Amino acid sequence: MRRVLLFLTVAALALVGTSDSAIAASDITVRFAPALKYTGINSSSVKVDILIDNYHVPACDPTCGLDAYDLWVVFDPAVISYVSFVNGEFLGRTGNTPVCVAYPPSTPNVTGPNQARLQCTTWAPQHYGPRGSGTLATITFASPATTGTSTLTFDSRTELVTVYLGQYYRPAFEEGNGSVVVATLGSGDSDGDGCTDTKEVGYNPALGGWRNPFDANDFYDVPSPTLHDGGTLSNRDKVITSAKDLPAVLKYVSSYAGGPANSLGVDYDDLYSGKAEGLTYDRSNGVEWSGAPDGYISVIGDAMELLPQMGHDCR
Ligand SMILES: [Ca+2]
Ligand SMILES: [Ca+2]
Ligand SMILES: [Ca+2]
Ligand SMILES: [Ca+2]
Repeated sequence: MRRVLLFLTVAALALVGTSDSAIAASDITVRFAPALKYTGINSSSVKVDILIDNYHVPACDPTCGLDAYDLWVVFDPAVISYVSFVNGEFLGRTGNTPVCVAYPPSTPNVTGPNQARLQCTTWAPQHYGPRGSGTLATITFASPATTGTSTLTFDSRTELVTVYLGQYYRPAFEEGNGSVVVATLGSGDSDGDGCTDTKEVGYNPALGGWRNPFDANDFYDVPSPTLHDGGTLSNRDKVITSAKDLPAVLKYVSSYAGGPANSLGVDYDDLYSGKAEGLTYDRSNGVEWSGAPDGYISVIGDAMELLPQMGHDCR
C-alpha cells in the first residue's frame, strides 16, 4: 500500500509540474497512527494518535502555521466504542493556548452514532501557529466483547485552518485512513497462518507481532519442500527463513494464474486440495506485511515481501 501511495504521489507531482499551490495541496497529510491497531476484547484504552505531516500554507509561507483544526473521525460502533478525545502537542507548540471541544458520538445536532468530533482553536493567539509535523490529537476507544475490524476515516468536514492578516486558509490535505482490529486473545490461530492470535496482536514483529489475526497472508511462511515437489501444507514450520521460505517462493517466480509452467516447470494452476497451488506462495504488498494473492508471483511483488519478514518466528 505504501508503495502504491508513493507511486501515486510521484505521478501526481509529475502531472502538476512545480506549481507551489498544487504541491502543497497534496503534501500535507492527516493520518491515524498506527495505521493498524490490534487489541484484545474488553479493553478500555485502545489509543490511536492522529498525526499531521508537513503543515504549511503557501500563501503565507514561511510565517503562518496552524491556528485551529476540526477533526471528524468515523468508526464502526459495532466493533469499538468511543471513550475520549484529547488535543495533542502540535497546536500549542508555538506557545498559544488551545481551547477544545470534544463531541462524542450521538451528540444531538452534531455527530452521528459512528462519529466523534474534536474542534480545537487557539484563543487570542500571541504567536504564529506551528508548521511541520506532529501529533494533532489522541483518540481512545474501548473494545467490547466482540471481535471484528473497524476502519477509521475522516469525515469530509475535517479541516485545518490558518488565519493570516484577516484571511482564512483551509489547505487541502491527504487523508491516511486506519483500522482497529479487535481479536480474541487466546491460543487459537483464527486465520491459520501459523501465528496464534495472541502473538499476532503483540508488539514484536520478530515474534509474529504487529499483524492481523484475521489476515492469513501477513505471515509469509510457506511449505518447503514445496507443493510442486510433493510437499504438503504441514511443511510450513512457523518461522520464515532464507533456507526454506525464500527458495520456495523463488521457485514459483514467473508463474501466474492461468499461465503456463515457468522455466522450472512450476505451474501456478496445478491443484492442491482443489486449489491452485500458486495461491499458497502468491502475495502482494499488504498494509504492514505481505498481502493477499494477486495472481502473479514475481521477485518484486512477492519475494521482496518476504525479505522484511526474514527470521520472524511464531514457534
Ligand atoms: Ca494467525
Ligand atoms: Ca495473520
Ligand atoms: Ca517457513
Ligand atoms: Ca503476487
